[in-house]
Order: sequence, then C-alpha cells, then structure tokens
Amino acid sequence: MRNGRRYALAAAGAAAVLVAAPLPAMAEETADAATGTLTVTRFDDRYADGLFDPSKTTANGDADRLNTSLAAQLVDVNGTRHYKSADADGLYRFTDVPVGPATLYLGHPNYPANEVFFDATGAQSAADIVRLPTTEYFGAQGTADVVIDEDGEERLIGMTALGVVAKVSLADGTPVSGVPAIEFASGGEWFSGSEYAGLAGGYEAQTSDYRVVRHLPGDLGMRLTAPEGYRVASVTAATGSAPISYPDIPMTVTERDGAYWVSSTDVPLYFFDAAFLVTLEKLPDTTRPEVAVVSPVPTAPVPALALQIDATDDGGLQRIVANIYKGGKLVKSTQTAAGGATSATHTATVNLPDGAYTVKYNAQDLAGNISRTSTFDVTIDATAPKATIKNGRAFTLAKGDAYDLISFKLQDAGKIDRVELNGKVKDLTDNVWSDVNFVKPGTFGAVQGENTLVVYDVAGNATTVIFTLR
Ligand SMILES: [Ca+2]
Ligand SMILES: [Ca+2]
Ligand SMILES: [Ca+2]
Ligand SMILES: [Ca+2]
Repeated sequence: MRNGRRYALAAAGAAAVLVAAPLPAMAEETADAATGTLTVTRFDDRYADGLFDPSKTTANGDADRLNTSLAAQLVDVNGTRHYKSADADGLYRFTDVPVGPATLYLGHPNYPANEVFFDATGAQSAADIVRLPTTEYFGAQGTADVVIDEDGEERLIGMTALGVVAKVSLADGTPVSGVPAIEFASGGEWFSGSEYAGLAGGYEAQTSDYRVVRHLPGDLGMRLTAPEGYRVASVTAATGSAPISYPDIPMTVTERDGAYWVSSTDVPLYFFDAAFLVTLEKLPDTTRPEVAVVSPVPTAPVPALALQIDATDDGGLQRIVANIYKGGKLVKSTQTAAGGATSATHTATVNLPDGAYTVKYNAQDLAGNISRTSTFDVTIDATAPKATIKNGRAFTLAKGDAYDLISFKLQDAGKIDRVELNGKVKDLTDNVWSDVNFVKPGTFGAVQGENTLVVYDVAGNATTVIFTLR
C-alpha cells in the first residue's frame, strides 16, 4: 500500500514537470520518468541470528533494534545522490528514484569500519544472509547493489561486529605459537587466521589491510592444523568482551567436517568475540629408539667388559639395557636410566670369569617402545700368560741363581701375542703355545746381569719374569 501511494505521488510530480516541457517530447519523457521507491530497514542484530526479530533476547537481555542513528544514501541510475534520514517509524524511504540499477550506502558508526553489514532481505535463517562489502563513499559505507523498479523495492540490512578468535595452548597453559594453519568461518566463508602480535598463542583472522575480520551471525567455525608431533586434545569455547584473557561465558562447541562450531546466538552482545580455546597434546610416540654399541668393538679377547652403548629417541628415552649371557643363560644385567633425554649413553665395566659371552642390548623410550635388540659376542681373558723355563742343556744352562743360556715356554688360553725383553718388543704368532728360546747376552736385547721379560697375551694381560745372565 505504502509503495503504491508513493508511486502515485511520483507520477504526479512527473506530470507537473511536463507542463513546461515541449509537447512532442511528452511520450518519451513519460517513459523515461518511470520511478520507484526503495524502503530500507536497518537493524542492529543484537540477538545474533541474522534475522530482525526484536522478540528474542540474548543471555543478558539484549534484543534486535532498528538503527536510525545515521543517514542512508542512494546513488541512482543517473548518478544522482539521494540522502535520507530515518522516518519517524525508523525506516529509510527513498522515493521518486528513477528505475534502474542503483547503489545503497549505509554508514558505519566507526571509522575505519569495525562492523559488517549483511543483507537479510527475505532470509529465513542466518544461512540465507549475504555479507555486504564496505566501500568508501563519504566515509565507510556498507554497500548494496539494488535495482529500482516501479513496483517498489525493500531491503532488510543488518549490522554486526562479531569476532571469532582462538587461543591455542598445551594442557599446562603454555601458549602455542606458530600454528601452521588456522581458519575461522562465518557466513559459509573461511578466513585465514594469524597470530596476534604480542599475544603468543592468540589467533584471529585479519583483512588484507591488517584489520580484524568481523563475522556474520550464524555458525561460527574454527579449524586448525596442529604443529608437527601434536594433535588437538580438546576444544572449548567462551564468549566475553575480552575472551582471550577473560573467557567468562561458556559456549557449546560442536564438531563436524573437521572443524569446530559455535552459534552466534550464544553471544550476549553483538560486538563480543567467540573464543575457541584449543588444547594441544603431543602425538603418541610410536617410533622405536635407535641404539648403537660404541665399545667394545669385539674382535679380540678383553680382560674385562667395558660397555658403552649410545641411544637416541625423539620422544625421550627411558633407559638403556645391556644383558650378558653365557651359554644362553643370563649372568649379568646392566642398565642406565635416561630420564627422558633424547640421547643417552650407558657405560658399565663388568668383570667376568674367562670365557665366551653374548651381550644383548637395547633401549626403551618413555612411551614403552623398545629398540631393535642387537647382539655381539665377546671373549673375556683376565688370566695372565704362563712362562716356564725350559729344561735341557740345549735350552737352558744354569749356574747357581744365574744363567749362561735360558729358554722359556709360553702358554695362554687366550693366546700369546708378544714379549718384551728389557723393553725390546718381539712379536710372536698369536698362539696358545709359544716359545722364547736361547736367550743370552747379546740376543733379543738380553744383557749381562738382570733382565726383565714381559709376556703379553692377546687380551693385554702381562706376566713379568726377572732373571740374571752371566
Ligand atoms: Ca537478530
Ligand atoms: Ca620413540
Ligand atoms: Ca690370558
Ligand atoms: Ca702377535
């Protein structure tokens, strides 16, 4: 009805203009002069559901209301600017607008703009609303394309300043910086987030000119890629004026399609933030430790087992173990606790009876993973060689406590390696049985008077014999 009346008035105005116009142009002027009206309902979506319904109230009693505080502007098909304040009933009515495409501008209350406008014309739910761009036209303006026709046009335009943020931390509250990817959603659109400067672990989406993205009412979403080695342990949400620091009112979070969602209708004031509070935890460690023996490199008998076994594990080591077996039976177990270190060394010196042994060693991480068990064989020889003086005149000639000639028979189960006579080395073929024959002054470094013969086995054990040559 209202539009019809306005149209009638517009037609009367056109007729008045024609009084002064030349008669032949009358038909053409009548066609060109077709006009229409545009009625704009502008509202603050204080109960943030994207619809204009003042009967609904938020948790703290706020409700949608018309916004009449600023003028609305319309640039018509001819480029003419129409400037309107709200009528007494709170609506903006542009009349006598030439039919054709036009642009509607609704002023932001802040400059630079810190709100977002949306077109809710005909919307049944927040899913139907459409984000409007903000452009500059005598200030920051929510901007909508309209087409004026003779039937009259109506627009329902809402304004909101919802924020969506995330705080990412570990269970102990340590903030997590450098989350590889985090995004926030509203109005069916995803916005890439970044970390606040100066607030570790706090994230939000920013516009290309580094200003906060204001979100449309409806489902507000967040999804993120946890840093390598971590996963999401829990996501909760809260709302408030500064929820990153003071998350006061809990919000219900639902999870779907790999994202977390809250409803903007849980936000008590339409310029508050919904804050997702993300707790990360380390991924379970399923990787075995690596382990390597450093000592001994068991190619020959040794007098004692000096173990050094190194291990590494990215998730932290619990202990390194080396068990010593003889004939398949455990004779000694050694270990070192690693206390969660990512690398550790186990050392032990083990004295054992002579014989052949097998050592099995491995490492365990904090998660209980056990490295491959490795094995090496080792022979213990802790017994010094035997050296006995040979009898028989061909080998040995004794005169009292001294000798004109002396020969030795050498024996060692771990094999004789060499002798040193007065410090002069004589290498021998490694054998269980060996000899040093026909020693007299002038041979093998022997001298008149006291001589010292040291006999070594392969393991390094030594026997010393002192004798006197005449
Ligand atoms: Ca509403
Ligand atoms: Ca591991
Ligand atoms: Ca020996
Ligand atoms: Ca030798």
